[in-house]
Amino acid sequence: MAEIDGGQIAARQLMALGVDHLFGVVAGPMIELFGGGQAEGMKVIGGRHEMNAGFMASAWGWQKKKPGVLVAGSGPAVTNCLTPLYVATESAMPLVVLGGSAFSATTGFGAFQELDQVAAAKPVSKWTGRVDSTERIGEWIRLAVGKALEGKPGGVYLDFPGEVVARKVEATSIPVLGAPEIRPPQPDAQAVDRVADLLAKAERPLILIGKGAGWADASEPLEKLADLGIPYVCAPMARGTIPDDHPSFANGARSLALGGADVIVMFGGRFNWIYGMGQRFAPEATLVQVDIEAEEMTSGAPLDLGIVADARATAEALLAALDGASLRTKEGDWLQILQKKARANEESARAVLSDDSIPINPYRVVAEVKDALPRDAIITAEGETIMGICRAMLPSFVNRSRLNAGTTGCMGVGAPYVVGSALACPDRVSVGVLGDYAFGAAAMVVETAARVGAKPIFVVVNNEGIAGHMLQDAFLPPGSPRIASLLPARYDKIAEMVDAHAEHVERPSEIRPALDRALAADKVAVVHVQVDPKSTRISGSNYLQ
Ligand SMILES: Cc1ncc(C[n+]2csc(CCOP(=O)(O)OP(=O)(O)O)c2C)c(N)n1
Ligand SMILES: [Mg+2]
Repeated sequence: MAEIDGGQIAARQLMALGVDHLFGVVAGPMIELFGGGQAEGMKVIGGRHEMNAGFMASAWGWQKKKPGVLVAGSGPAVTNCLTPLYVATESAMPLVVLGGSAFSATTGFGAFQELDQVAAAKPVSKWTGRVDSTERIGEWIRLAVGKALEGKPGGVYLDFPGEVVARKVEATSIPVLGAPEIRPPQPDAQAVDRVADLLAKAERPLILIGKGAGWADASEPLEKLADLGIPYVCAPMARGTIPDDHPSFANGARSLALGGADVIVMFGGRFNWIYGMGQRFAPEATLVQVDIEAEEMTSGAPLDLGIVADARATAEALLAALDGASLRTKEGDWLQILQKKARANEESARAVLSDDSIPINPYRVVAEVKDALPRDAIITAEGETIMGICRAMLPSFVNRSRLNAGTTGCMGVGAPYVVGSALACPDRVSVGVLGDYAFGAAAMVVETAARVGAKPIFVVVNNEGIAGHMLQDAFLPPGSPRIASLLPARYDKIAEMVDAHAEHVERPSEIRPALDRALAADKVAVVHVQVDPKSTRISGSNYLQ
């Protein structure tokens, strides 16, 4: 009689569902789960903090269209998972957290690391559950994976009371469950015809692309809609769903596009703060939303029509419905007006992009990164000043290749996202353009990446603080000790600690050679670029507006 423990049951079930990576911090009562993962051939990534491991898992899941799985011990290990759960749920990224908890027999009597973890996880999770026996671990895991992945993806929490993981049971009595084939919801044909008619008659149509469209792999039909001459604006993490160099790309004239359009069709996105809660549009504009979630349709936006369906299926149906139609917008100059505005904005930034000043202008760093990267690079941008500059200046060309602080604007996600993406796509460049605070919030991932053989590149844009010196100088008492501005620390030295590739750059002419060496290094690289701490963005809103 062969026996297996709960850890192996979990690992077998995850592998059967296509999840072959496990992220976490080794701790009781979940040690058998890590061991089981290794025994079953999973790549198990031991992180340095549950938060880092959770963000790595989320990025891995985002790339693979599988849930990232984070395993944590009890009590504080699980409270450390709450931020990744919150970020995953709000940013609609699939994450399954498997958390160990106190042994049932002592719960309520002062058990070690006792906490009602299910209750703690509830407000930040799409779903929570608790495993009730070793025998049913597989069933619960399949349920949790489905909850994280299907519909709108999000973070889910599954609690493992201490006694269930280590217990051994007869292997043959435990079935390994498969995943059902699930067909995505198709759009209503009449609704599609109505939207096609609206788009055909619109003088100033606009498509909005949310990251749900990226998740649904809607690139191809959306690009064909854009080819018809309909301008589009991408949400920050949806960049690259259509290549940013498409002539209909209107992010460079975003305010004009949002405020001037007469028909707006949103694919896979929410009218949340990123779109001014849906209140930024012309009052007479007709607003259509395509989303997998019916609940999204009753947000604050004055929606005229909601279509509950898969973004790809709907874009395909719209294309078919528009086949041969002549678009009224082609008779006018709506697209040309937006293109002209975008070009003017670009022109006004030309000087800073080639600025030769020392200390370096952060725009110059982003311009050099843009030139150095391959088209299919997975780019993570994080910080305040630097994330805003990247959003304005750094293009993406490939679907689901752009990550940032996301819907929750959470600092500390970036460096782990770079590692998680590198693990998911080892043949592509995964690069982070990160503020010094942002990198510092999770910098120990450099050790994790080096240990597990991932090859991320971290470009740390060091302006010595949270928004450089701007917050300290403008909002805090004059002459007070530094709290928002930070020391001009040498972040490249973190690479040296694990024999990773380190670059320290202080002159504009050194940026490109340093990036090229980092790209060629074939190992973890930290490119530290010292920039002007007084430098601010030349235009545009910060990520909170
Ligand atoms: C978890 C979390 N804590 C705090 C903040 C507030 N916050 C916004 S941006 C930022 C840091 C920005 O500094 P840096 O990463 O150095 O980028 P910079 O703006 O200097 O380019 C902080 C702490 C946040 N968004 N998230
Ligand atoms: Mg900074």
